Amino acid sequence: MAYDFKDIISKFNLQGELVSCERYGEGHINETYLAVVDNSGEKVNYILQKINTKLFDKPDKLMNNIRLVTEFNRAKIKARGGNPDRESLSIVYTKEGNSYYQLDSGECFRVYIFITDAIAYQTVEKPEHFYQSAVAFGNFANLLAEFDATQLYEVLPRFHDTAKRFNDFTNSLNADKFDRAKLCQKEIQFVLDRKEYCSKIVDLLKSGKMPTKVTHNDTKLNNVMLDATTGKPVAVIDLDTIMPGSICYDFGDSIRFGCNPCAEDEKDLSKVNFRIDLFEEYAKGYLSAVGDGATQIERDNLAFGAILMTYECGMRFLADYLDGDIYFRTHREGQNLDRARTQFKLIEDMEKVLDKMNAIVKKY
Ligand code: ADP
Ligand code: GN1
Ligand code: MG
Repeated sequence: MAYDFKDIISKFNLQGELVSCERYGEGHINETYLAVVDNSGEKVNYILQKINTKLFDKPDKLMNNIRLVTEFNRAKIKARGGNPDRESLSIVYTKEGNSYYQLDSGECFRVYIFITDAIAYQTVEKPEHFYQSAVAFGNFANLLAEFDATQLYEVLPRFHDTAKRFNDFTNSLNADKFDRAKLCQKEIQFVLDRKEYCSKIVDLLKSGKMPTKVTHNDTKLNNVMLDATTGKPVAVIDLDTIMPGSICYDFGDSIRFGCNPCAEDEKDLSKVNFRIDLFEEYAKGYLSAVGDGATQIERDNLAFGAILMTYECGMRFLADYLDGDIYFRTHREGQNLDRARTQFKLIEDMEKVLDKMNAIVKKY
């Protein structure tokens, strides 16, 4: 689908004319573009995103969450003398003051200030980067602890309810719409064999034994921007899934993505290994930043959270493969199955060293 980007950009409250607009980044959910605007000879970058309204069917509520969180963060950053345009995700509003623009055909677009001189890494290139991403997410958790959670709309209810995800998975398996189950029997069995993982954290949250907190819920490395020169944290981005959850989810999702030395869809599984040295870097960074913000029961479950988030994500990739690749963006045949396989390989590795992972958490 081709859009009239010039017209779309002209609806937003920014100076200058659009000169180019190209697909950008590697997110699986929204359609992201780098929009370059010429402002009296000066080229200024913006992020333009087509919101995935198939998933986020109440874009007004979604954008209201992002407005609340980013305005809260921007005020905090300003108060401590920082640069809010760089250290927070920042919405560019439309000329009418809205947080997104809707075409007559229904598609919704939003614009963010481009965070300059910063990188969202796809894999950990230096352990120091992973450490810094942990500091970024730990600080973000601390900031959000002071945020009034009752203002937030639960955009994707039961997002990390693994028991519900398991149920969704079995529905996809039973439907087997594309007759693909026969191509992934081993992977299906892998999921079924680990059903007992599903309810552990959900039950702790339900019983109140583990505190429910405002969490990011999608803490992969490419959702944090690190300074291109110093590698220090700049900003946490991709705020679509800010909702009540557990810090074990946020910690675990970072480990899932970052402790794998290769891409999430690597075909050669001999290259996919759980890097416990990187786990230690992350645990050190996260626990130093989150400080008193983690209770004992949370600390006791951080390492398990890594297995759980990897299991959940692998199960979602596999379900999407069975469903015909309708949720996660794919660029080639079998990509969701490859993604599921890397997750299951990581789980096998983590299951062998869970005691060591727990000991590392204790150490920090
Ligand atoms: P998705 O929800 O599809 O994952 P993201 O919001 O994470 O979309 O954006 C995709 C990618 O675009 C990010 O990984 C990052 O590389 C880049 N990106 C997003 N927002 C910004 C921003 N404000 N400044 C610079 N780069 C950004
Ligand atoms: C999606 O939007 P993105 O690419 O940052 C997904 C996450 C998955 C991740 C797997 C809203 O994240 O839940 O863990 O892909 N986001 C949503 O890479 O479903
Ligand atoms: Mg993203």
